[in-house]
Amino acid sequence: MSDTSFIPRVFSGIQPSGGLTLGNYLGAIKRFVSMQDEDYETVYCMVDLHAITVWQDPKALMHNTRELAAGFIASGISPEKSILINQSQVPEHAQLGWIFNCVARMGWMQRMTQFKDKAGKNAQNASLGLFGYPALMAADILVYHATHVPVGEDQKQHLELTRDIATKFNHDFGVDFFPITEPVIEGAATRVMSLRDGSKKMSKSDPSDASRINMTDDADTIAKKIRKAKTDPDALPSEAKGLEDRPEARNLVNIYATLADISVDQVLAEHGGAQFGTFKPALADLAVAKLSPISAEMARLMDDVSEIDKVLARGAEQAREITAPILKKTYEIVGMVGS
Ligand code: AQP
Repeated sequence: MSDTSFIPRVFSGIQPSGGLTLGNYLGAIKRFVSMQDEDYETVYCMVDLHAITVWQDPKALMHNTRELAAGFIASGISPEKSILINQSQVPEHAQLGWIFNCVARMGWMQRMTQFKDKAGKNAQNASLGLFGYPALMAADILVYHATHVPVGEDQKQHLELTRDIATKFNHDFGVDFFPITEPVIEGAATRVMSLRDGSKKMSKSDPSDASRINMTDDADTIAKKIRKAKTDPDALPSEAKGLEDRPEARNLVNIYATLADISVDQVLAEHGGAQFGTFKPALADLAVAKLSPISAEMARLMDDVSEIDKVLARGAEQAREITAPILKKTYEIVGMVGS
């Protein structure tokens, strides 16, 4: 449990390493939006320093960062209710990241499955940043003393590492300074799968565009991708148990449930017994109805990026009111002269 003396504060981020996907929206952003109306201070971040752990074209990175900010705002994150930032404008993230590089152990980092997945067979050629990025992620969270972090299932291991780093820092220096953060991994869409392969996560960087729904896809493209989504030949079951060994069917039902804000049982009560020839058009209609207003608003916001830049600059100022004192105190605890 996190220490009750910490202000309930939410931090989470998304990498501008490509366009936003339906996986990011359902697994993370929808939850970000609902948490800003609960009893938390909320800080949401475009983690551009994480994105460059693999090569990013500089112009594309700028575009993707602003488009991601547009996606946050268009999805309902209000700059009046939440602090919206890009990571590189708040230097305390990287500064605390260095301290945590010196707290985290090599053995801990070597166990991170995402590094193994992303570095692939050629780990020797991966950037040092890709290997160390979970320590920076811990800093992103703890530089706000964040108590809760809403994420998709794939980030669970990184949040365990964040807790390990906070615990070790507190123990090494004999303090109770960093909170032990709670992950918030909830709902039917904590792991939205590829539309082409039910065993793989839907991902921005999947080489196949047909594997994902991008938040900027138009209605025809969304409908076409859902129509072509891989499925099995059976009809939908009438109970969730019947989806157990059917990853593609389960994925489409989970997407439907989360988009419609209903349970999987409710989806199956309505569509159990239907063939995919009937269910896919219903899902496509729902996806278009929910996503089109968001993509239209994203396009409008991207017409004049100066507004987005202003929101991010103001967010950075607000963020630094929280992060600067926490970094200063960290330096004092560690023993840095002049802090
Ligand atoms: N498929 C997904 N289902 C549910 N949640 C997901 N998230 C990402 N994909 C899914 C959640 O979105 C948040 C931001 O993730 P990220 O972009 O910072 O990193 P990622 O998890 O590595 O996402 P991608 O799309 O796979 O990016 P690339 O291709 O660049 O690696 C996180 O909360 C994540 O759980």
